[in-house]
Order: sequence, then C-alpha cells, then structure tokens
Amino acid sequence: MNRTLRATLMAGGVVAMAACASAIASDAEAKTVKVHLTAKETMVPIDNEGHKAIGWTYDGQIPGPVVRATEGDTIEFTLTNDPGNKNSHSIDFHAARADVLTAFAPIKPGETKSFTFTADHPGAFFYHCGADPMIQHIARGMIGAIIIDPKDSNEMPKADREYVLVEHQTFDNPEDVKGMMANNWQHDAFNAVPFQYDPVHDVNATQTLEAKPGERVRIYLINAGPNEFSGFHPIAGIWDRVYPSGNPKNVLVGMQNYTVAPGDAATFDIISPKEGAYALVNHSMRAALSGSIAVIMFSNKADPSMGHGDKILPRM
Ligand SMILES: [Cu+2]
Repeated sequence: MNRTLRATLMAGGVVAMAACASAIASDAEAKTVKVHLTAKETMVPIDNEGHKAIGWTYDGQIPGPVVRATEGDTIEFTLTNDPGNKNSHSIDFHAARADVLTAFAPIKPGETKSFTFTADHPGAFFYHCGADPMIQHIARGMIGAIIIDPKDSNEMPKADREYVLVEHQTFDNPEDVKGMMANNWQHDAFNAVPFQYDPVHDVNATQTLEAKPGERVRIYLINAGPNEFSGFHPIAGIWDRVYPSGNPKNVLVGMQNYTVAPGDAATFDIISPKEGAYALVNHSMRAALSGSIAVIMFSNKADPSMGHGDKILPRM
C-alpha cells in the first residue's frame, strides 16, 4: 500500500495528500500531509458497561485520531474549536518545532487556525491540548498519538502488527482541578476506558489485542499523564526492543520494563514464541489495578484485521 493511502487510513478523519500527483511514492519522497482536527466537548464512553460522560476531545474520540506521516513530510495542520463548545482549546504536537505563543496558543469556540511543521524526527510522539488549565484538558481527554515513520523503512525491523496505547489518569469529578493538582485520580486507562482490553479484570471488556506466535508486535505507548510515570512491562514476556521516543537510533534490547515519563512516548517490540497471553501493564500497581492492563492474546487464529488500519487503536 502506498504511503499516502496508508496515512489516510491510519488517521481516520485525517486527510493525507501527496505533494506530487504520483500514486507510487517511494519511501524517501517527502509529501505534504493535511491534518484537520476539531475540538469537541461531547459524550464519550467511560467504562466497558457503556456509561458515558462529557469528555473534551479531538474529533469526538479519546484518544484523538492517530496522526501519521513519514520523516521529512510537511504537516499542514488545522484546528477547529467547535462552535458548540464552552471552552478554548489548542494543540501541542511533540513532533513539531513551532512557536508555542502562536501555533500552540488556544482558540475560542467557533475559531479555526492553521500552522505548518516538518516532521524532522521519526518516532512516537504525544499530542495534547495546552489550554489553561492544561492538567484538566489532558485529564478530560484532549490527548493523542502522532507517529512519524522513519524515512528509511529498513531502519527498524518490519512490524507484523501495531497497536497504539495512550495511557492517562482520569478523575470521577472532571471539574475538580484542585483534586487533579493533588493527584487524586481514580482510574488509569489505556485508550480512555479502564480495562478496555482486559476481560480478566472486567467481565464487560469485549476485546483483547491479538497477534500470532512469531509475529513482531509493535506497541506505541504514549504516556499522556497528566501526572504519573508509566513502568511499562509485558507480564509473561520480555520486550525484544524498546525505542525511547520511538526513534530507531535509540534502541534497547531484552528489556523487562521501561519507564515512560508523563508527556513522553516509546515504541516497544514484542514477539511470543508460542500461543498464550501476555498482560501489558503499567507495573505501578495502583495504576495497573485501576485500569492500565491490556491483554494481548497470541493465537494462530488471531483476527488478521487486528493491529492493522484503524485497528491499530481498537475502540469499543
Ligand atoms: Cu482543550
């Protein structure tokens, strides 16, 4: 599949456009990727039972769409603050070098703004709202992943499946900014819903991550915080490789655990030699047992669609 089409599929509502008309872009050919996200204050799922609450989101989902481009690409980004919202919102891409006072500044409901940056560094990066109070905009859900694939696709071993996990702490009272500052969170979740991929700890969970034995599974872990570090460990497995910030030049091997700070991200490769299950956890026990456990099932019957296309971030 060519890179342009791939970027379009990965990004959901995100539109990618080749700078030239060629449909067979090579890996090295820089392109322009147009990304338009809309800040929306809307109802979102908060548990596996189907309860909902008002979240602050990008495009109505937590985390927001996975933005994907290739090292060297130009990203033409537009943010709209939905006119039905009550609050100002912004975006901060950790993959960008830009002006915090203009590009990353908040806009009011009904406003739209654009800025451009080049994806100079490959890796897995956090994006989030930086409007005041930032702790609340992150906790309420304005978080997401931007993946910049290396220009030279041989710089990393090819992944057979990929999954994006955006971890963050949530608060039962989303208006309680004092409680957020005191770090009184109640839940810690991968992709917003506690135990979303863990039917062991929540019988209402309907899915797990899936792969076949022998496949290289690449996990992009984005730690959205707002406050806690994440000691990411695969129970019953070992990380084959860990790439801090997802950059192929930062490679660690045979890791049991790697700590991802709030606002940081890393890429984790894992391979299971046989059928069975691993549990991917933030090994801080308060975090794990409050929701940040994701089961990955290794089976020869693994669903071939899981870990590809929009199922790199499986949603309920
Ligand atoms: Cu916001």
